[in-house]
Amino acid sequence: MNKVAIVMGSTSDWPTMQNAAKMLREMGVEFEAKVVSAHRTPDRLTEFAVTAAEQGFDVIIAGAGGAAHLPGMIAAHTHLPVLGCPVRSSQLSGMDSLLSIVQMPKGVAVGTLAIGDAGAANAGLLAAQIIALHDDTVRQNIINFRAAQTEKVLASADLELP
Ligand code: RP5
Repeated sequence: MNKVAIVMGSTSDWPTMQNAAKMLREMGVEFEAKVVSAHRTPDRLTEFAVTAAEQGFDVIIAGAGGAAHLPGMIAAHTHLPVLGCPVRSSQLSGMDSLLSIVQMPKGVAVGTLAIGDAGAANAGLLAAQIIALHDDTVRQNIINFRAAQTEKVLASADLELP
């Protein structure tokens, strides 16, 4: 069974990161969610990231806000693909989170998504798309999801606006 890890810096990130969980559930991808803080629990971060592949994870989604070093530090410890989700912060609306995650040095990659709910949902979708390369059921779920989404937009595209 394929497994995605959703990790976040704090329980306060869950309202955002639950969007990734919801998308993975919809695509039929097994996942685990956990709180791992780069700054508050650095040893837990290292232990998780170093053992993630042997634990059976295929993809890691990491969300954090503010000085959002979690995705980059996880990527530093594993060869697994890491998708970074900038969580909206109270002080700088997530621009701090985005810039902390996106500006990785050459040689250690984090795939950075958009700030907030849409980015987290798309992290779930992208993780499912990676899993779908080797999983026919997930691939079909993604194709069906995309087709239904297109149908829904087309059905509302010709509304007579006042
Ligand atoms: C980061 O600090 C977390 O990812 C969270 O977005 C932010 C605030 O954390 P809390 O103070 O709400 O626990 O590490």
